[in-house]
Amino acid sequence: MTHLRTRAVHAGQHPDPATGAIATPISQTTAFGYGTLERGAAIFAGEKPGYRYSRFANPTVAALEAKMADLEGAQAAVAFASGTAAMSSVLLGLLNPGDEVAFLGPLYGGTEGLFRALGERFGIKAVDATQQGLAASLTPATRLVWVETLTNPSLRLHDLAAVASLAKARGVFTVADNTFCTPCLVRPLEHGIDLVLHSMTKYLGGHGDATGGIVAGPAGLIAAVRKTGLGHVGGNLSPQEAFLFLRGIKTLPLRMDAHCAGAAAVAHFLAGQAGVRAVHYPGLASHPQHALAKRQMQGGYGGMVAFELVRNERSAAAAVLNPLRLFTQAVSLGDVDSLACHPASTTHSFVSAEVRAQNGVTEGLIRLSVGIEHPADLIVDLENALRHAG
Ligand code: 3LM
Repeated sequence: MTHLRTRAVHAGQHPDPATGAIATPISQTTAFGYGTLERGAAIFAGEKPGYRYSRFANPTVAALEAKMADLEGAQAAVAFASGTAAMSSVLLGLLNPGDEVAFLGPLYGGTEGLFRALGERFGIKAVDATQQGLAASLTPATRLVWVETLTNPSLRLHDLAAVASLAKARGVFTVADNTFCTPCLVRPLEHGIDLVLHSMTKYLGGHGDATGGIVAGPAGLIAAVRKTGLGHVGGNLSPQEAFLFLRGIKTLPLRMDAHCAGAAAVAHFLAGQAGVRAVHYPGLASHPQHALAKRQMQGGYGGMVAFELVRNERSAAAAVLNPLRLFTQAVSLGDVDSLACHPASTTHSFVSAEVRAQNGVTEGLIRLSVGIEHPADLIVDLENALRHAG
């Protein structure tokens, strides 16, 4: 099973030995009978394998963890109830008071918010390394480096191999949030990154109907994140949601092809429009990191497009967004349905105006999550909206 498309269907899953059911059963149970006191004690002591309580592990969730570990080329994975639960479990599982996290932005607003909130309350310092560079930002206290494989919402890239080797030389762990790319386009561990993280809520689920997160990496680090995130914080994914993610991931490579083709068509269309000042899409030759994107991304440049209007005002963004019919105005991304949002007033409304300005999250910036509809119809929708806006 070498091709990702084959592994997306089969990895982690096999017909149920009891019934032959091909779809992995939803193990909707809280606890698992262990038979005898001796066997229960051995399972709890970690001396024998076996399920005991769904907060710690559950067969449906385990199938999803095995599938995602396979797709990311990791030894192990642990699933959570949201991407945010996955992120906070990494921080709480691996950091101590006095440690520093260096991040290369821009980041999802919620991630930066989490760093700052945890930092203020638990003595962990978040250092924005974007401007002065990673090498200058690492100190003896740095324990983690955090990047997004394609940044939210500005669609910038970081050279993952360079980040990983710099961090490794200083004994610092690296985490890559691969939500925007999925393992179809980028596999961070192949570039030397230690942990890869996803909001599964987005492309992995793909249908806008389930919330979840996952972290994959070496068994030792995953065990530490699992112990804190599930054992102490209790942010476990439900088996019902795990089932939806297992189902969604089977078609992930097919959907990503459609998302990438649609986004490329939309980006090219927008690049020729009079009311549009700039289009941010790594597949465009005009993208400042197009060469890096070509090298680092495989099979496409993703399904997200961001663009800036000539008139850099909230009212100008509203004039374009409000007439859209096929694009629904909503946050989130990666759904089969196309979505459009105004990051400054939604996804990035919680970060300071100063950070928004630094990261190009302007009032005239619009973010599109291009769905799997026919690109020609999406372009007509955008064309109408731009004409309407004048
Ligand atoms: C959004 N983003 O619309 P959950 N990492 C990345 C993300 O984009 C997100 C998370 C983690 C959006 C959600 S904003 C109110 C809605 C790169 C989420 C967090 O906890 O599963 O939402 O993942 O950009």
